[in-house]
Amino acid sequence: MPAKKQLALLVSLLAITALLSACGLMTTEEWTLRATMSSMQDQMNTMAGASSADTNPQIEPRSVAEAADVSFTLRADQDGSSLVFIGVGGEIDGIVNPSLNVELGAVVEITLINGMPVEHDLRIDEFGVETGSLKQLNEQRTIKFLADEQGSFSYYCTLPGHRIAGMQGLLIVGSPSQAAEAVSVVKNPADLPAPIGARAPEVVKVELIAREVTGQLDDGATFSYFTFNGSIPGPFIRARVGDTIEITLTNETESAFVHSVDLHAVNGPGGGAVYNQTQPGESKVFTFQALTPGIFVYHCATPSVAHHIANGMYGLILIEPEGGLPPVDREFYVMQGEIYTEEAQGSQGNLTFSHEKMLNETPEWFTFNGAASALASDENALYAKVGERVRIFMGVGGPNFTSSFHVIGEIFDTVYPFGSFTSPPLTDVQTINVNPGAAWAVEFDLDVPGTYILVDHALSRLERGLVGLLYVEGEANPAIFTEGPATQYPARLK
Ligand SMILES: [Cu+2]
Repeated sequence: MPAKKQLALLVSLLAITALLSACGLMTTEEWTLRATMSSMQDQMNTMAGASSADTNPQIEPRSVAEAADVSFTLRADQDGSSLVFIGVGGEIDGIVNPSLNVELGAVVEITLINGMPVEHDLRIDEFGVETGSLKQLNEQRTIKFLADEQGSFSYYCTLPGHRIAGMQGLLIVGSPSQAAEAVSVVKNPADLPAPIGARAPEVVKVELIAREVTGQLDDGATFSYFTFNGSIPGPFIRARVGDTIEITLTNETESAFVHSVDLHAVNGPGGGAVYNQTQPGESKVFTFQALTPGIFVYHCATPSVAHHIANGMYGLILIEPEGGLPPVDREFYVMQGEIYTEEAQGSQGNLTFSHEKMLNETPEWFTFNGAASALASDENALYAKVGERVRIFMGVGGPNFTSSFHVIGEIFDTVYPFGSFTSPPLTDVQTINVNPGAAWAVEFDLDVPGTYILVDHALSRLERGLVGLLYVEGEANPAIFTEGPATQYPARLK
């Protein structure tokens, strides 16, 4: 088939798949269709000279003869609009793509049962093991190997398109307590580029790196995050209307998952994600012209998209209007998200992502900038002075919860609803509601020194980690705010 025709067919298949996914009802036939689509994508990658993770590299088997120390059973099945592995029995029973935790040096046995009359398998590259193909419903096979290397390793289905459709999880070798301290993924809210203002349109080049990291979620608790450039949110991208923006997405070689990026500032299919589904160790580039000013969310758009967003793959891109935004003294970058773990909030150790809790929309943690109480720490709080005007770019990665964003003790003097700079701004607003996949900008003058608290006014979430602090230094202003009766200011009683 000529490449152009193949591309046209691929695009129409993508559209059909998106529609089917949106309906949430995918039959076995439709999965075959999706697999066909992915298979075509693989062929196109091959035509373009790209390698594909679905093409099995040479592996050195580490199968062993001894009796197993630990056994797991997984069923290949579908779950809503995703293809998945589901745990059978024991602690992983019913869990979608469960993390398989084993001791270093254990002999591990994994049995795969086919829950669909469609071909599946299971492979772990680093340990050189695979089940081989299971074609019949209820067919099963077992692999056994020595877990002689510490770390997190991906198990996945090698059938074309199945891994990207959701058939992958983690084998974690080593004690969870060993991982209870990890790097910070928190983006400092003052870390954003300076305003652009009045320059002419130009070409802006942006480097995004998909990086999977074990990061600090809370005291004594770590989590396997997905990030852009190692932080949550990812880098604040700043350009102006009319700019031509070249986005390079590199997925680190160490990654276990495919990643991509959909920018809401783009006019074009998938917000760019049709061009940048990126395998570990690869880079993809696409270019768009910024036609519309606004403050926009970007996020990973690889299935299960909600999983990749929940694990931290989101950020903001600001397209300044002609001439720029009104000047302010300080700008801040804040995004809200949810963390879904198997373990209850407050648990210690390296926690496991829960696909089921994500589907049920029952998060254990809520976060500003990626971790519990992240913006309440001295290092990552917001700092300003009396007399200054500040602007907060507030976005929601989510994936599911709308934020009733409020700063306790302040009123937003100017609000750009839904992130629009071309609609008339609102004035004098107490609380804004920022929905998932949206960002707003708010501005306010600081009149009185002290500590102001950033919250979602759905305040139960504060107790699940959703809090930030704005420290304001300066002279007291008792005419505006003071303890005691009004009579100490007789001038005002006239
Ligand atoms: Cu991703």
